[in-house]
Amino acid sequence: MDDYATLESEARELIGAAADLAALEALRVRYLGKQGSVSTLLKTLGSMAPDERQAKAPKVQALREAVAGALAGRKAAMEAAELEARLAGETLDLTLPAPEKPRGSVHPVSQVMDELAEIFADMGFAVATGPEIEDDWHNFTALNMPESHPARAMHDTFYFPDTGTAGGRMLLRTHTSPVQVRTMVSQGAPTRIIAPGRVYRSDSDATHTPMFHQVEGLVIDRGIHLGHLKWTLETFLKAFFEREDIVLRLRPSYFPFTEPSVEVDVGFALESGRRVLGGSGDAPGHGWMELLGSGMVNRRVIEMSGLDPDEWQGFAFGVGVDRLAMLKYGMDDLRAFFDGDVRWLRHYGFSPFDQPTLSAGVGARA
Ligand code: 2NL
Repeated sequence: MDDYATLESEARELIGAAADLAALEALRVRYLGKQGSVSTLLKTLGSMAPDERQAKAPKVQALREAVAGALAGRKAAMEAAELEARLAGETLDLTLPAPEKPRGSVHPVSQVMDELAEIFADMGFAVATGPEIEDDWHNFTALNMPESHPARAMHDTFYFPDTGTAGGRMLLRTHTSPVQVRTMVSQGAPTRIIAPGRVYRSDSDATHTPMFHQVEGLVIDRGIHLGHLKWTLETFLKAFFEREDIVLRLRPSYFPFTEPSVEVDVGFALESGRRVLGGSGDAPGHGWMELLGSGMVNRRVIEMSGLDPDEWQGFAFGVGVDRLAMLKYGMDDLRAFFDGDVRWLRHYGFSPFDQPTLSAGVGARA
């Protein structure tokens, strides 16, 4: 065995016995590094006589390739073994919940609108939407508020300057009632819808913003009466406030689009200065809070929407979404709703996974 063969077998033995990648790297430096023994042999070839160099160069080259090959083979084997060990040791538990990522939050108004849609869907109501820029006919006339009707003064309306469309002047809708008019006109009866959305009135102070949110509900069918209205509102309010002891008080009122019209109050208790809904408002330490307006749809409204009021009756209601959110989740300043302050949103915002149902309340997780 010549020196080259001895060096090669020694290298192969050490490489085969290397315990880890670090040991293998030390061997690579020892043989093939700048000062390595094989590299030194290669360098000495340069100072040899041509005959000797011709005889030895192939052997040194073969030695270098043999050592490099052994190192690469051992390295590949080690890496494969390491991967095998990791695969054997690691398991993926697909039943674990995904880690929560910070992705912003759902605005309380959106959350409450989702809750309303969910609760009313359980009672067979569809969600209807329509334009925020309306014409005079759908916003007022069809709701029994003709031109110069004094009730129009109840709404501080934003009008557009241009005039002359088929439905009269254009305006920002002052309520979502026009959506319900459009649904009656286009889909006829029977119908069961809620119409949530933005509405606009020229009004601005601590409790009024020029844009706010409303949800109106409408049921048109044969033989509908006040009992249906009361049951529906009671069932909705119990589900929304997640309390069985919500008590309603119905008072006569006036809206041009309903007859009779009914103002609905809910009983509350004063608990350490805070109003908490629940219980009769007549009990000691309790009171009544005005919450929403409603009534039996005026037969003139049914008629103007193209239906026969002798065949079809209905009830309708309207309530402020922002106010419902404040009552349920305890915010006290309406203006903060529309400032877009992320600190407020972080405090009052909701997770996209908070899904309410009629039977289980908002705490139920899907
Ligand atoms: C309130 C009162 C109300 C309605 C809205 C309505 C809609 C049609 C026909 C009849 Cl299409 N009525 N909506 C009825 C009564 C009251 O809202 O104070 N809302 C905040």
